[in-house]
Amino acid sequence: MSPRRCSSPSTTSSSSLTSNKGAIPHSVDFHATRIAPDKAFGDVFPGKSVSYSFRADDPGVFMYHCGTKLVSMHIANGMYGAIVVEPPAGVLPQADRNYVLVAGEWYLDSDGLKKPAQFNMAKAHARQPDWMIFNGYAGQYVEHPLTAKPGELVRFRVVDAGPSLDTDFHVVGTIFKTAYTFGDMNPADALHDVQTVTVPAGAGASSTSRSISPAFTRSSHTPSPLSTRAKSGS
Ligand SMILES: [Cu+2]
Repeated sequence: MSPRRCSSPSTTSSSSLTSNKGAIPHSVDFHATRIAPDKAFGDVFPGKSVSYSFRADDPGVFMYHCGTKLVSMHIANGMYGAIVVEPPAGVLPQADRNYVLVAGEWYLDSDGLKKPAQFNMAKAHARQPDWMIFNGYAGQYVEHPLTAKPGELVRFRVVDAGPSLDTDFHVVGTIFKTAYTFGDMNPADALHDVQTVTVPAGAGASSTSRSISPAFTRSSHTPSPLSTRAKSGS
């Protein structure tokens, strides 16, 4: 699945899962929709296809994912992404930079060095991931930090794909000027001057802050039960 899609309210967004080439069914569940799930989100069996469209009437930061049972297994295998429905022009101040981060968890049966690691159900049930990730990879932003020039307004859209653990989103060295904790981007719901924004699994949030230094360090303040190998701050 692609990492993100953007649209404006009242525009039509379409989704298609064309010719499922896998060995098991999959599906596409958009949290940004108000739609009959049995029709739109149903299982697509190998060799079959599905397509549907919906009006993106609700501004916000939403998750989409494969909703086929066992849902947690499909999500924990990376079948998810973010869809950002922008509010009408002028509702939010223009940001100098926009970043979309999708948090997730890898539950693995091996270190994956000699052969690809597979999903480990026991670890998923115990909620003990090997890795906590942003945008698919643990630690990638330690190596390649997100950047902004001092004084720029930076907007983060954060989705927590889970499947199980919340993300407590914080940017080291600054405070969010405005935060929409459930991602609806309605100014009436905004919080101001908050240090950490909690994003529940299966939800999104939007927050803005002004950059102080050229390179951001973000972190998830999710505490244990991370295993000793699990890395936060990715
Ligand atoms: Cu799937």
